[in-house]
Order: sequence, then C-alpha cells, then structure tokens
Amino acid sequence: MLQDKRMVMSANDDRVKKIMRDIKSIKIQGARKVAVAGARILVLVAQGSRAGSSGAFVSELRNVSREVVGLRPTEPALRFGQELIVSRVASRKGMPVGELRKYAVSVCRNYISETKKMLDKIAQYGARLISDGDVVMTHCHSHCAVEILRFAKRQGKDFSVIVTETRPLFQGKITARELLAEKIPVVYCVDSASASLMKDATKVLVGADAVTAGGDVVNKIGTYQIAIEASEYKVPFIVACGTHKYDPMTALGFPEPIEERARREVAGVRELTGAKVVNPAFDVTPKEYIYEIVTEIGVFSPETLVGVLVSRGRKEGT
Ligand code: RUB
Repeated sequence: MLQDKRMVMSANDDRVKKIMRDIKSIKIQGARKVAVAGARILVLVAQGSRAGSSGAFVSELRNVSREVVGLRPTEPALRFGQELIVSRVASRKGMPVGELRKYAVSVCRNYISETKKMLDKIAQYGARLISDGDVVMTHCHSHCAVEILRFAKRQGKDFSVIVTETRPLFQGKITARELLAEKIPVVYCVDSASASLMKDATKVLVGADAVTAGGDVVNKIGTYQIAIEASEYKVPFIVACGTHKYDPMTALGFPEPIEERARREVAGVRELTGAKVVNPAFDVTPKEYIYEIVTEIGVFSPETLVGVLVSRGRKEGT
C-alpha cells in the first residue's frame, strides 16, 4: 500500500505531468520528439523515485510507461522506446535499487542519443535523393523530412518546398518556419491546394508514425490524399522514418490504432450541433503509392524494408 502511494507521488511529479500534457496536446509533436519526451519522463521518474526495492522501482517505471504509451496511441516509436527501456531495466532487477535507478537513467540517455544518430543517418541517406531544381512537397512536420531537407541544403543543393498547413493543428507552420530558417524557399498552402500544386512538384517527402507489416505507412491525416495526387501526376512519393516505427503487431493481425482526437480541435462546442464531427489524427497510405522509404539502414521499397526488418528480427530472436 505504502509502495503504491510512493508510485503515485512519483508519477505526479510536476515536470512529468507537464511533459505528459504537452505530448497529449501535441505541443510536443512528431514521432521522434514524442519518443524522446517519453524517455525523458522515465529519466525524471528514475531520478525522483522513492521505491524501497528494485522490484518496486521496476513496477513504478512500468506503470508510468503504460500511461505514457496511452498518450498517443498511433506511435510505435514511443511504444518501442518505452518497452526497450523498461525491459532493459527489468533485466537488471537483481541490482540494488540505488544503482538500478542510475542504470535506468543511463539506458534512457543512451536511447535518446541513439535516436539522434538514427536521425542523422536518415538525413544522409535522404539528402542523396534531393537534386538541384527539385520542388518537394511535404505535409505536417516531420523531423526526418526536415532533417533531410536541411542536410541537402547544407550540401549546397538548390530546391524549394511546398508545405501544406496541416489542419487542424497547423504543424505545417513549424515545418515552414524551420525551412525558412535554413533559407530554403517555401510555398505555404492550405491542405486542399495540394492537388492543384502537385503539377509543380518533382517529389513528395513525408515522415511517418508507423510502418505496417504490409508495407503501408501511417502518417498525419491528409497524407493519403497527397499520395493519390502524387500518383496521378507520377511524382515519386518518398517516406522518411526510423525502423523503430515498424509495428510488428500488425503482422499478427492487430491493425495500427488510429488516434481519434477531440471534436473541439475541428469545430467549436456550440457549432454544428447534431453533426457527428470526426477528427482522426492519422491515415494509412497503401504501399502501392510509396516509391521509397528512407531509414537509418538505407533506402528501400516498402516490401523490401519489411522483408529486411522481419529477417533481422528473426536473427535477433535466435
Ligand atoms: C506528426 C506526423 C509526422 C510524423 C513524423 O503528427 O504525422 O509526420 O510524426 O515523425 P503529430 P518524425 O503532429 O500529430 O505528432 O518527427 O519522427 O519524422
């Protein structure tokens, strides 16, 4: 009972609560940042824990982690990161609790630095696909996509980017601001202008929240329609994401959950009374529309990427 109370105290730490709120409200956004923020929460929990035993500490970590994963349901990178950290810590349960807490902090920090290395690799591989004269269309805000464009610009490539605003939360503005800071020319448009502007695009580059076992890609709502438009105009549709976004549960028949967000993000509380207002945060782009997926281990077609990840998983499992 006493242990339960201590767990609650740690989970209620103000800084933990603030990061959780920021993840939920999408103040912290983009799969990579969300996964890193989740690891930072576990650092704070480990540092503030008053658990009297290693077993109690692991339970505390696991409970907070469950809460963290529930904040954004469509985020395999977050799920994978949390599972990796908690299972590594749990495997050292025999350590004295003080040492185990320090070990947990180092596991989290290591995970954060690995995700940064992953991003750098994606930027290097992806920048090879950007050429002088390209007009790249992007949607939402993806750290992977922006990092690729930033890297290509720093290599001296001359290209411009069409950025869609990404209703309802306008993450496109973050993308536009970051590209403008790199002096990359930006055309900013409403989401519904993407079909009209596709005729000017030479490539589409978007991030991803999840890759399914079938090679389909889950990304911000509106991505699928841009993929259809790109196909119509024969513009290569490129996705950039780390392999930690592959969701192995989809191979077992569990579909990637699509987060349904609050009505108030789309319509005011007194507006449209009687209408069913829907607000899905993500959609699924079938693999047929995807030309290539850029990852930290190279650039692949969707089928090849899934094949590589499955065989790598099998080897690691043996
Ligand atoms: C963000 C979104 C991004 C991916 C990219 O949605 O869909 O394209 O998360 O991930 P939200 P990364 O704003 O709802 O988080 O940043 O890892 O490239």
